[in-house]
Amino acid sequence: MVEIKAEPFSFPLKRDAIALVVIDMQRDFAEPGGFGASLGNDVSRITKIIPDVKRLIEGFRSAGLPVIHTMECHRPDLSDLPPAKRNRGNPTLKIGDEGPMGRVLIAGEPGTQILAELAPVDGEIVIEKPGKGAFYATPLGDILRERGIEQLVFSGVTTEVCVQTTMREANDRGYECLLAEEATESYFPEFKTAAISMIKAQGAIVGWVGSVDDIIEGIA
Ligand code: TIU
Repeated sequence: MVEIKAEPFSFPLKRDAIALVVIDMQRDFAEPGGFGASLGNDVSRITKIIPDVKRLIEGFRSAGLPVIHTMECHRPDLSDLPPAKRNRGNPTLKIGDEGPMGRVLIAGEPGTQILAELAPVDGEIVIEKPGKGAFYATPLGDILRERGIEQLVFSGVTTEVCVQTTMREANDRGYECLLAEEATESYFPEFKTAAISMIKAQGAIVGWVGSVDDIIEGIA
């Protein structure tokens, strides 16, 4: 069996049952004028990881393994947007408002699209998700079950919000989870560090953490 070098110990790869999940690499989180920026964040932290996420996606594509993309977005009538989400904080643009890239985090709008460099190719799965976790109110669980997936590699943004939430959901559903360290980022460096520490603590209580290079080498 191939083991991928990881923390807190090697990840026991099941090569025929692993998929990559790329969380929310959307213009709204990475470009000025989008939702991330409206919350007061420095979005340049997100664009810096694009080359590492791209390398990881290409590694999965060359290995012939599934790549799943998620997009955080809501229906135009906001029927899947609870007030607890729309009204939190004090952003200059709320979800559903008209902004420079169309309506913020609404399905089909320009700002909601995945960054061009990381765009899905034909045959890849795209999950539109209204929550932070990619399993909540989506077909993701059924899709993974149909394909016999048992292990998930995670990348994308933000580490402590949608990535960590989805990893925890996946862990509770029985998936072995491996986070690609350079292919995830937070608007807050200290939150990325803390999220990684809590994920791998207590003998990988939520999952493993590994480098993009070691993951690509392992699946190749
Ligand atoms: N995708 C995701 O993480 N959504 C967020 O709103 N993240 C923030 O850090 N705000």
